[in-house]
Amino acid sequence: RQLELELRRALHATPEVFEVHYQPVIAVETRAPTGLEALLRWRHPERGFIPPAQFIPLAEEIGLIVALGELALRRACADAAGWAPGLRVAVNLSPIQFRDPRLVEMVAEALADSGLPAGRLELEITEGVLLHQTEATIATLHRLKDLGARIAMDDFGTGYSSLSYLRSFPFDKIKIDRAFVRDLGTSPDDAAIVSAVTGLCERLGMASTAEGVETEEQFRRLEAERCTEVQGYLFSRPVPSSEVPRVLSTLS
Ligand code: G
Ligand code: G
Ligand code: MN
Ligand code: NA
Repeated sequence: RQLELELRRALHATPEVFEVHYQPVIAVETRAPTGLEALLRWRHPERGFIPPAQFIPLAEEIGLIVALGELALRRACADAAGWAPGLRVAVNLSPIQFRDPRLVEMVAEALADSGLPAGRLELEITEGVLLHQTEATIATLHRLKDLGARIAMDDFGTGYSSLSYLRSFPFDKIKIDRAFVRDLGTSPDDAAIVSAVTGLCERLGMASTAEGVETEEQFRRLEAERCTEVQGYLFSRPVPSSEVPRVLSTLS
């Protein structure tokens, strides 16, 4: 595959073509940003911008996600170290990265090298990490949490996610997939699901973040359900690192 070759070459020769963009995460109560999620993009010299949905699965397949994930995490920590001290950065981790015995060390190094306090790093994992739940995976999650990082369960409610995952590890946050937010105003079923998840988070002492919030009406419904944070085009699209200060100034 051509794209595979180009991915290998880019990661070795021109890693700067992988850009980390940032989408603000907004506290529902204050409407102020609490942090930003780091989202990788590949700026391809001929094909233009390639979205992560196209190259992350490929990187996972061919064993490059460990290096690519390290690049994203290091950039995100370095960028976040320059933001206001109250702001967190959320970084997505692939299930494949959990098979790397050096994962915890790598995260500790990225924190130390950037000077970012661990409490300002949030690691987003998907149910794929817990699908073949082993003691080693749970131990790794505990070691990441012991570093001081926060752990969020991403894309909750999609794929194979199961309530039993919430018993296997004390997550700090659940992210409600945008599929449940889109029709919040018109689908009583989606509204019931969102209400159940935010209620569960509240009772289990976890934060809840709704993704894909595009309208005031969706925001008001999430507020009524005591969802704690939101992300979405209503507040901001993901933006390049250089635009973060400007976007933050329009939000606070
Ligand atoms: O930015 P966009 O909405 O197209 O992102 C699509 C998906 O790609 C996100 O849901 C996210 O889970 C994934 N993604 C983005 N950046 C990273 C990354 O650095 N590492 C991993 N593993 N996944 C990422
Ligand atoms: O994979 P993950 O869910 O972490 O990434 C979120 C993805 O959703 C990003 O690719 C981002 O560009 C996209 N996204 C963020 N906000 C919105 C939104 O309000 N509406 C839609 N349709 N997509 C969004
Ligand atoms: Mn995410
Ligand atoms: Na998500």
